[in-house]
Amino acid sequence: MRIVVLTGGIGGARFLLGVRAYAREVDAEVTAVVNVGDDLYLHGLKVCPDLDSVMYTLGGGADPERGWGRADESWTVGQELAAYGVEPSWFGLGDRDVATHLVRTTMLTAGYRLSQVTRALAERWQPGVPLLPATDDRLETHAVADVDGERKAIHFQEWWVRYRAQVPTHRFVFVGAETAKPAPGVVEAITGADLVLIAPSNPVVSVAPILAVPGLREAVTDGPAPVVGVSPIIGGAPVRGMADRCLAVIDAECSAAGVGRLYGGRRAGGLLDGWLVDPQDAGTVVPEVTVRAVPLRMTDEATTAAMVRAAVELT
Ligand code: GDP
Ligand code: FO1
Ligand code: CA
Repeated sequence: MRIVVLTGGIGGARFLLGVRAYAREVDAEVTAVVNVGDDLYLHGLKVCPDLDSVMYTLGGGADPERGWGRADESWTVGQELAAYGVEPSWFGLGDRDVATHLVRTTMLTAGYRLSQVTRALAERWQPGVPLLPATDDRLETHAVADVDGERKAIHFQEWWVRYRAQVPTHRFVFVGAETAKPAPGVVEAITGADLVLIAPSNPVVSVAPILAVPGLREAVTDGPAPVVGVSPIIGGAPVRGMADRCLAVIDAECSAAGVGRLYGGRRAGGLLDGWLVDPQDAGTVVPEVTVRAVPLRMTDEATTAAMVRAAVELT
């Protein structure tokens, strides 16, 4: 069985631990298609938060509490940058993490594509799952928000990390999406899959930017594989993070049903054949979608692998 997972950072990374465990049990092949909308250049370095969250988590090098960045991290480079007074100072760059960005930036500058660079970085981390950026092209999520009395588009990281999503926000724009091309292997993985899973990632700023790459949504909806999504919302609230604020921006309800409706039933022009919700949300109805309740808190790999088994059995 070939499984493709559409994923963002922390929630998707934890989910992939369970997918990888399940795949080892049944001898399945897994490919992760990862969001790049969060990526940014900072102090001349290319930072890819979602790719790195997935790579470090699957490679055993992630900080378990923060969820992003490296375990056993120190912050000297960031402190030295702050001492020079250079901005932005609101984005934490760990010393160990900086090495990843240096390698990535050097390779990109030398002309390698992001997908090639990601493969090279993964040689160290051995995530056990090929990590494919959704696109090699520059695609950045921006938020159109009112900041200091002025309406402007700011980078997603500035909206999320600097303003903690606490500024009046009108919409998100996936800058560069129209002309972006799927990274090599992404369409082939999706159309060759036996199952497409949508990780319990942020639907608005992790999954939507992946599907905004021309051709990717069609590959999923017109492909042969059933599509099963996992709700990131339990009991009307995100398990962590600020997905509630992101959903509010696009006028979607922050509930398992609301996110299910946002993705929509495949038979009704949307994405999903199946939708997993937590038992707390049992009774959730999404038109034209098979909904099943299973425990969705990813407390350990075995529980997460059980979620994946439930997704497989739903199809
Ligand atoms: P990010 O890119 O780092 O923000 O991470 P993702 O977009 O991949 O995932 C963020 C989402 O993961 C949040 O909306 C959380 O609600 C969700 N999440 C985190 N932990 C869990 C969990 O244990 N169970 C479920 N169902 N969702 C979770
Ligand atoms: N998140 C924060 O809340 N504060 C930070 O200073 C921060 C730094 C950071 C550095 C590298 C990296 O890969 C991720 C980092 N994140 C930080 C996480 C982050 O960018 C967001 O959680 C995600 O992009 C949201 O999906
Ligand atoms: Ca993200």
